[in-house]
Amino acid sequence: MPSVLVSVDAGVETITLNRPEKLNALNPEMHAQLRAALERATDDPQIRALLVTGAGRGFCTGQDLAERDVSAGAAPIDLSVSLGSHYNPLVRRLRALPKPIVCAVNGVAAGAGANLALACDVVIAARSASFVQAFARLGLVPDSGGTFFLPRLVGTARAMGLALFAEPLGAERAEQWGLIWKAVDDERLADEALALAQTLASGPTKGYGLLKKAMYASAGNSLDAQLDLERDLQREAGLSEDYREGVSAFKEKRMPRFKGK
Ligand code: LHQ
Repeated sequence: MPSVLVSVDAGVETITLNRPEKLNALNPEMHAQLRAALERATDDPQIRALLVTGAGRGFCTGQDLAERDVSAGAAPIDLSVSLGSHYNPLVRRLRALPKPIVCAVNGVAAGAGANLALACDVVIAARSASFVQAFARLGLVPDSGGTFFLPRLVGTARAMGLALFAEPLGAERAEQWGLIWKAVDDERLADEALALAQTLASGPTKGYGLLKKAMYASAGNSLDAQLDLERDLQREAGLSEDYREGVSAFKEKRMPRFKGK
């Protein structure tokens, strides 16, 4: 069985982390398969939205802790190699992908697995799911964007509490805190997440890509720089076929039929 399942249907590429017996802990093979799935999504014009989820009772518990020999006397481990070659490129790829990504958190999301979810554009979670910044339990720093996403999403006070105490944050509270888009009943998760992805897949894909660029640039920009960026991106969006279709549909009082161009 591949450790990442990929399927494409009606414009949605569904990526399922598939090591359920290890709560979908990440290893190099999964990283390679994830990378291939994201490259395909970037290149294939038929794919207009992504859905990332986990098989079994967990979403993803971050790095596979069984992979490294940490016993006394074992060679020192340089974790920056793994971050540089796998985790950082993964987060960068998710953020830069010019198509919307829905993440359906079906169970526990821990360590780099929690931050993988936060790197997606819309996060919906089962009520029974939880988010654990498990790093401090291992003597580590939150990685995979954790120290970037957390303070921006929930503020520094809550980010510090989550990182220092490394306790699970339930999906409902995660929603209340603004960490995620919403929590839904467990049995509704798959359908609701797919419906969100399908809605996005029939939307103005080009505009969504530009919207992502603008939204994620704002964290590092002044208002002046952001206004300039919006001007430039709006120019591009205004040249799209979907802009014409959106305005025509409004004038004709009908639903738009976006082609993603
Ligand atoms: C696992 C894992 C796992 C291996 C469950 N690895 N087997 C670090 C280094 C380098 C670069 C990148 O970034 C990082 C950051 C990281 O991501 S470090 C990892 C951070 N994650 C964790 O610390 C979470 C570890 N897991 C847990 O604390 C528990 O599994 C939780 C609380 C998530 C769930 O507990 P339970 O529901 O009681 O399940 P379980 O512990 O029994 O897990 C089921 C199986 O999955 C079990 O295997 P086994 O063979 O005993 O049935 C676990 O060993 C395995 N598993 N997470 N990260």
